[in-house]
Amino acid sequence: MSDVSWVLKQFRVEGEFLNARPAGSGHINDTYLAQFQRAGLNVSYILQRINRHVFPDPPAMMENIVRVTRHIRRKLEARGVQDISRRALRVILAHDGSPYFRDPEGDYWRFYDYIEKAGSYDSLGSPGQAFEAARMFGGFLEMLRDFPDPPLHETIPGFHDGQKRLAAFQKALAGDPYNRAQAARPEIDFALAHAGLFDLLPDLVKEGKIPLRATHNDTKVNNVLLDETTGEGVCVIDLDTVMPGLSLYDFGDLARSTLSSAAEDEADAARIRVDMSRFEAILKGFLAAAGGILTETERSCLVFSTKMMTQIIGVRFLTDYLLGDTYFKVHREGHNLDRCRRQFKLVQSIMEHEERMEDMVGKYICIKLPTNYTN
Ligand code: ADP
Ligand code: GN1
Ligand code: MG
Repeated sequence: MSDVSWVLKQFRVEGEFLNARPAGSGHINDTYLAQFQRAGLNVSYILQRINRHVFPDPPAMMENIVRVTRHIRRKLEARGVQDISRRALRVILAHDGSPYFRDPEGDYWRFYDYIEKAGSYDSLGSPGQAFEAARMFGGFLEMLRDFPDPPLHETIPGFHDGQKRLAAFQKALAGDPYNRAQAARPEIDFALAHAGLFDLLPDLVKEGKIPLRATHNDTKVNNVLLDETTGEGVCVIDLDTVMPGLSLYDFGDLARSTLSSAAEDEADAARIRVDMSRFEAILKGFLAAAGGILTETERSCLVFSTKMMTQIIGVRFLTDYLLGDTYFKVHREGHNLDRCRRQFKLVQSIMEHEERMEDMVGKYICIKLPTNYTN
């Protein structure tokens, strides 16, 4: 891998380089926090090496990100939002004007302003934080409602296509190259038994009942920054998968990652269960920002999408476990299997709470919620 301090010199940044260290807990890219000194002040940036095994076309992905961040910036300006430099990611260009740098080994790197005094959380401490995270992702969706043509590039084809994910799982299972299927029998059975969850949304799209939108597609809770002091939502990050998708992918993944107080790979399975006060907070936050743009069918599938997205991500963890952990970063043996178990445990808990969750949706979609946005 190219030397990080050398890579940093390839971008249009002024000041003297001080240091760089790994940052964040994302499963995909390599992220570094880099510090420079400029006019006697320390200024921070985020440098990322894009995972080229996951993203086949980084230039297309960066084109999406530049378009989306500019669109959001313009919306915020039009709405008179203060503090825009913290509320919209800013891509720093390389010397040749590209929004990325390709090193001699073929790796792609990108550079962002660092958003100060805000943090991301792998799991949330309170329903109040869940509300803020949901308000931010709902706001992101709402701001992209009129995203102009041409459509965004599909950075990972079939990313949330459950049938495709299931086929990949079945292929991994048939090959079982690491002899791991034996250790994952109950999870394999669960994946097969709930395969039907992947039929509904594609059918509704085909019938024209659910629109394709510009969506985030990776609304895991650690992809939003919350203010360190006030807890207020500051900025949605990790825009690698912004592309045409469904609002329900965004709601479902967000709910999956916030419904339980436990982390995605929590050791104690007993802690994985739906917390209704969190579901209420997620619903309120999401609908406050995006409720006005959702169609009736979209609103009627919010609970379903939570179950379906939890299932699909469980299947992806299981597939990666069977294939020897080549996609998601792992930090211990069996990590992907643990992650899969936790997702399937959550699917079970969602099924047990489904009726109450639906009742809660019914309660909120009848109420006209206030929105923070006027434009
Ligand atoms: P991955 O695709 O690997 O998940 P992310 O883009 O989500 O990578 O970045 C990983 C982590 O780095 C985030 O969870 C966040 O903590 C931090 N991070 C990324 N971009 C910024 C930024 N512009 N300002 C502050 N922190 C950031
Ligand atoms: C990955 O990049 P990160 O860590 O935010 C993954 C998501 C999964 C998530 C599970 C591009 O998200 O789809 O839901 O891990 N991103 C990609 O934690 O595959
Ligand atoms: Mg991330």
